Order: sequence, then structure tokens, then C-alpha cells
Amino acid sequence: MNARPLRLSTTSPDFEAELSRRLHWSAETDAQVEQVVADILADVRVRGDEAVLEYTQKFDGLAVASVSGLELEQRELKNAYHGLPVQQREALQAAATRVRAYHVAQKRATGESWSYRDEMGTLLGQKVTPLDRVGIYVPGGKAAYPSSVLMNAIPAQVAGVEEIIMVVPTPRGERNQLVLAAAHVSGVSRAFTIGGAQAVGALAYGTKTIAKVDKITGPGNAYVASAKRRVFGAVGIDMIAGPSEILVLADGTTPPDWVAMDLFSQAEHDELAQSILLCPDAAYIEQVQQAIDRLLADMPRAEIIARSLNGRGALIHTRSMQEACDISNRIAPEHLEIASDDPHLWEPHLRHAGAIFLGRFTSESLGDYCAGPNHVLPTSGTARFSSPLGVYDFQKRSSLIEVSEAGALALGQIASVLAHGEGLQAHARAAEMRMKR
Ligand code: HSO
Ligand code: ZN
Repeated sequence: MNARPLRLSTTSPDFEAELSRRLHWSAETDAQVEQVVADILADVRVRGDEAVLEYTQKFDGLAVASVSGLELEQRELKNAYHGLPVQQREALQAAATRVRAYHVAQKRATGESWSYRDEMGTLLGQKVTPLDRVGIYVPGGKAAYPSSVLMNAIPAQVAGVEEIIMVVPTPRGERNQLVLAAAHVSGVSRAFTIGGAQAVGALAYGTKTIAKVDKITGPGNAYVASAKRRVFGAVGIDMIAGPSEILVLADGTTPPDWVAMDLFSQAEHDELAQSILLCPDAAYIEQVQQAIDRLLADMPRAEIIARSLNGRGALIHTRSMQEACDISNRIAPEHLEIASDDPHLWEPHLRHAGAIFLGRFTSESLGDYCAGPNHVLPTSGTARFSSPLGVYDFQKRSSLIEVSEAGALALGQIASVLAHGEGLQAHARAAEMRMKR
């Protein structure tokens, strides 16, 4: 099997066209999926638990008498944790501890209430409060990542969310013990073995057994993505993620094998995943291709890796590191590695990326599991305007205003003039009344 990412050079006349063809990705919306999802949501909204039970039996082959029968007790989550081999248990705990520490720091820096008084003693501020209840969708099957349970639940827990409800489909009752254990270490309050659009509907509208949540986060298949889009408005949602991406900026100082394996690490997620190398050194690019050739055969997921690299991968020869940075900013990748012995030279030039991994020792995979920052990141160029999942996604802000007596006089004058200008008499008088004291 061969993996030959497209070779491009920024000096070639058709570079721009080739690059945009490689980058192009759009979530196909399938009319049939849309119809099925719309029907399921409408049904769950009206029939609640009963509909959830029927769809769970139909799609997952799980037959129980009531939705309570689909709930996992805290004891089961705990047992899953204690039943793990000790090495896995310790790794999960160590990852959770680091992810928690990072999000605690994030909350301290960006998630606290603040206020000040102006010169007339009027208090102005912002009060930050957690959401009351959130739902976390965890996919079953091939994309069931325990690490994603940590990355969704821990920021919610750190934000102070009272109730975190996890849903995870378990087709034919097959439970992923690592997923349940991850729920245990990351503060999940309730867990249900349901999935698909019916689970999204139950969380969004509430049923007799499952309380309505305020926001639903977490990845899922086309049905789940469509359901999340449809319930948005009734509840909040996180982003709808596209395939995973890595972009490596290399100046030739990192061993080529390391870079090749980092490209593989995204490619192995999904044949639609995208791995790109940008490098000003043609000989080094050749060495990375040789490393790919040599290392691929030994990869259990070689087939997915090859499909991803052949279909969407690229090794791009640039004129300089500066040009590589410029192209990276245009791509705005989900993960950006600066494979350089002087990463801080380039970091100031890099503005658009979900996460930036600096230096040769920082493989993306460390960030995926345990460095601390969140691995739920903006994909498909959306890092131009959005951010990693964080504590702030589980908080909301309220403005605070307490006008002093002197403030009422000064602000009343301004408000009154503007209110008359808008022809809104009650507004004007409400302000004026407070001036005549
Ligand atoms: N790289 C994925 C996250 C992940 N990797 C989970 C391994 N497990 C998207 O950021
Ligand atoms: Zn990954």
C-alpha cells in the first residue's frame, strides 16, 4: 500500500487552484437523513420516553420496559473505572487531572465575574454563571473516544454546571468500559445508553425520565449533526465539527519520522481527515515521504491512513518559513504543529489555528489526550473566527447595572434626550422621574 500525499510547490502556477481543491470540504446534507431526523425529533417531542424506547429498540436492538432501564447507575460508571487494568485507570486519571487544571486556569483568566464603579458611583459589571444542565453526546462505535468524554465533561464541571447528562448509544448492549470510566472521572451526573437523533431530541425537549438540558455538546454521525442543527435555538449547541486536520510547519530540524507519524496520527482518524506539511526544504520533504513509505506498512490502520493521505494530504514546498506561515494562516487549521527548534520565532506570525503545538517534542497526540488544553477544536477553516471548546462554552454572562442617585441625574439627561428622539415617551419619563428628587 502506498501513501503519496499530493506534492505541491508554491512556485508552481497552478498552486492556488490545486491547494483550494485539496482544502475543499463540505458537509453533504442528505435529504433522506434530514427527513428521518425531522420525523424522529417530532416524534420524541410528542411521545417522549415511549418514542425514545422504540427507536432505541429499532436502531440499537435494545429492548427494555422503560427509559430508566437505559440509565447507567453511578455505581456502574464507578465499577467500569475500577474494572480497568491499573495502567489504563492511572492514565485516565492523570489525563483528567491535567485537563481539569488547564480548565481551572482558563476559568480564572476568562470566566470570572467583574465590575467597576464609574465616577458617579454607578456600578457596572458582568456576572458569569454556569449553565444549569448540559447534555454530552458520546458516539458509539468507531469514534467512541473516552478522551472526548473528558474534553466535554471536564470544562462543564469546572464551569460549575450542576447536572451533566451523558448519552452514548450501545448497539446490542455493547458497552465501552473506558467511556463509562471516563464519565466517572469527569463528573458526569447521569448517563443513558441511548444515541442518534432520538437522544438529541430527548435532551433538547426533555422527556419524563430525561430532563431537558440547556446545551448539547459532543460529536456524532450525520444523524446526530443534523439533529443538533435542528434543535439549536431550543437549546445551545457546540460547533458541528468537520473531519480532523493537522498542518505541520517544518524547518527541517525535527526528525522526519516524527513528522511522518504526526501526519499519520490525524490521517488514522478518518479517510476524510487532512494532513498537510509545509516546508521550505525540498530535501526534507523527500525524507518525510521516505519515512511515510517506510512507516506505513507497520500501521494497523494503514488503509485509512493511505486513503486520507492520498485523497486529502499534501506536502507543500514553500519559498520560506515566512511563506509557510502565511499559507498556514490562510488554511486556519484545527491543529498546527511548528516542528522547529526555534518555534517561538514563528509563533508570533501564526494567528489562525485551533491549537498550536510548539517545538519538536510537542506531538499533537499529547494534546489529544493529556497535555491539558481541549481537543475539541474548530475545523474546516473556522479557527478564523472560533475557539476551542472551553469553560466559557458552559457559562453565560449577565450584565449588572446599579445606578447611583447622582448617576440617575446624569444618565437621565442623556437617556431622556435619546428617548424623545426615538418617540418613546415612557422611556423618557422613567428616566426623568428619577431626576426630580
Ligand atoms: N484528534 C482528535 C481528538 C482525538 N484524538 C481523540 C484521539 N482521540 C480531534 O481533535
Ligand atoms: Zn487525534
